[in-house]
Amino acid sequence: MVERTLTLIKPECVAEKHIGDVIARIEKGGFTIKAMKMLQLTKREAEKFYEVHKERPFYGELTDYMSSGPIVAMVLEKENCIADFRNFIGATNPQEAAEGTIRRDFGKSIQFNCVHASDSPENAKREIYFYFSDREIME
Ligand code: 3AN
Repeated sequence: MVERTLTLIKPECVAEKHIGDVIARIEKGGFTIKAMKMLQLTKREAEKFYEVHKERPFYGELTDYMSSGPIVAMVLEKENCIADFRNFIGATNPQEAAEGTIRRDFGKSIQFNCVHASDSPENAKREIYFYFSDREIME
């Protein structure tokens, strides 16, 4: 089934000038970019976006970080996109991510792990519409 997922290039990856590297990997990996924008979240927006992690001990740190600088948000499309993209980027902790994955090559730590990816169809839908409206997503 053709699916869509939401990915974010996180602040440290943008600051390190890896936007182009990450986009090149995504396109070469067979994912089609259907929408893209650069923005900076407010702390409140980051809290809303990550509200599923509200009870986790790293929630404050995570939302401080994610609102600390510009990010790039994209909608990606491919067959089995949600699971395939999570495999493609590698494990949450870059030190545990497989060779050749985006997180292994551009991530620094579990917090500074370069990219975000939706983890289920329900979350993908919610996350896509958190950043984009229908007219910003290409057919
Ligand atoms: P994933 O991004 O692989 O779905 P989750 O859902 O477990 O991983 O965590 C969401 C985000 O929270 C991660 N991308 C990471 O930036 C951050 N995070 C996860 N675990 C920790 C931790 N122990 N300390 C700091 N940040 C964390």
